[in-house]
Amino acid sequence: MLPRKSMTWVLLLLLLSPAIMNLSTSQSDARWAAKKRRLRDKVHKMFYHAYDNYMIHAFPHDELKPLSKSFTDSLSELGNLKLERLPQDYSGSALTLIESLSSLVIMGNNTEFQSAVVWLSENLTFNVDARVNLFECNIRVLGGLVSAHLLATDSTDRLGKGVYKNQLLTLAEDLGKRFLPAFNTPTGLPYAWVNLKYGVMENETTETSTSGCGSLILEMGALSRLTGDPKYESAALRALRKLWSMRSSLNLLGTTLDVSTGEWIEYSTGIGAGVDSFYEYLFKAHILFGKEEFWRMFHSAYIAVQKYFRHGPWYHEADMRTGKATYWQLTSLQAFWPGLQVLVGDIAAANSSHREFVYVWKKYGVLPERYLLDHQMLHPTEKYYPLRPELAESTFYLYQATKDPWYIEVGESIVNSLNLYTKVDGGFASIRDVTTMQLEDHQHSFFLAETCKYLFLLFDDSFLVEKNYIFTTEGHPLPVLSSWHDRLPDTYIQTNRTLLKVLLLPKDGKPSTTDKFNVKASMSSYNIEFMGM
Ligand code: DMJ
Repeated sequence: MLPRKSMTWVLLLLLLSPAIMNLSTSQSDARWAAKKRRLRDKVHKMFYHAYDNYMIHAFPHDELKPLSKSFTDSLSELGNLKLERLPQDYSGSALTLIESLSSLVIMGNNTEFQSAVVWLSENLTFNVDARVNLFECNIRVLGGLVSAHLLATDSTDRLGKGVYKNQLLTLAEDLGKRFLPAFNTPTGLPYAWVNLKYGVMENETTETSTSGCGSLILEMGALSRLTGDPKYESAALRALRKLWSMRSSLNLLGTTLDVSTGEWIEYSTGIGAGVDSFYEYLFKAHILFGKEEFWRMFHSAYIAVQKYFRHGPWYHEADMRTGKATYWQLTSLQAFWPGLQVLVGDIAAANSSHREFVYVWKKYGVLPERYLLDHQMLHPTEKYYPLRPELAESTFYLYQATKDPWYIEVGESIVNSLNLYTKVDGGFASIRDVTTMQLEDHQHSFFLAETCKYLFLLFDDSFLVEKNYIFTTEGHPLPVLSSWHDRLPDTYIQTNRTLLKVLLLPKDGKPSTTDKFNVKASMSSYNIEFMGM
């Protein structure tokens, strides 16, 4: 038995401890809030260092060369590794400015957004002799324009009165029309390459990738909804359906294929280069347009990925016909996958695979393009890091879902590495070799469209409060609108606090429209294992 005096102290302590706990919780909350603000400001500076240098040294060309403080008209080079058939007189389409539009809005710079919109309205033309990669041009240019149009016309009145008369949509429609000749194939699968002025060139290659023809539906679908002209969405949908019909009996798709014959060329496949955004678009198209068809495709595809590619937290490649492992490699592009898993509601799997990417990031200081899982070492040639966003993207999604401060720390180390290794006087440079940190003279436009944007949103998500957006694979936000959606009621009110749409099945096995779009729905009342992980 405790003496009386001690009893009094114990009682007093018991009475005061909730107050003490509250005090220390609120002190630590305040510390985290201050840390997030500091990091947000750092990312803000990074974005403007990249943006201002582009505007000074490269605009209106496509991308900045930060070491030589010059430019490259790279739209025609994207995806064109051999740099064949480059046009003679193409002088750029202000690619990095287009890619920066939605980031400017998210960072609250309506003045610069307005100047950019005005400049593009008056100067941009797609009537240029440039053979471009359909996928790249779609996600970067069409996506950038369509998203910016939606931001310019939402209820926020970001632009001065009378400034905006749908100029970006007019440009987007013009570009969409120039895409259409690419779909003119016996299968409806689009050519990988199209000349913006002349259409598909003679003797054009018929080889393309799964992501090349399966990641068009968000941008082209949005264009159709905005213009009221169904042809863009129909072309992308036809291609997607055809692609899906080519899956193996294991529900796997290969990496490359022939658009005239509809035959696979490369059977080895995974969730990285050549396939990645195909999975992303099945799921995001379901969120944006509410079609069950997309959900059914995604559901089967997701189960197949988890079954045939997943090995613990890692994902290897496998033969689409047999499911047998082919390459045991981690690629930098795969790091988007945990972010997609968060949207699906598979947080545990997202977290464990994200941790492995963080491990490799920390091992080298940045994420190398390819890492050999079986030897735990770098790929002999693909040692580069071109400022890719995927790890920042997944970190942002995981923080949104869990609010675990560990993800803020991951974001902080990404920010520190980018500043330490890639920041130069003239912008941010890609890394050619992560073992030497030797730089390359290229600042990719996705650094502004995605890397900086996801890092900014990780530390400051105020743009997303009371909104519902999905992000395209290039990080351009598209609002989820009841008028575009097969299932949302017209009276749908945008009240969610974040963009996350946790897609879970209640334990009775039937999805519910309301809960599906409510991230606040209690996770515990759902069966998050329904995907068979
Ligand atoms: C971006 O253009 C997009 O994220 C695309 O889906 C994959 N590659 C780059 C970034 O790494």
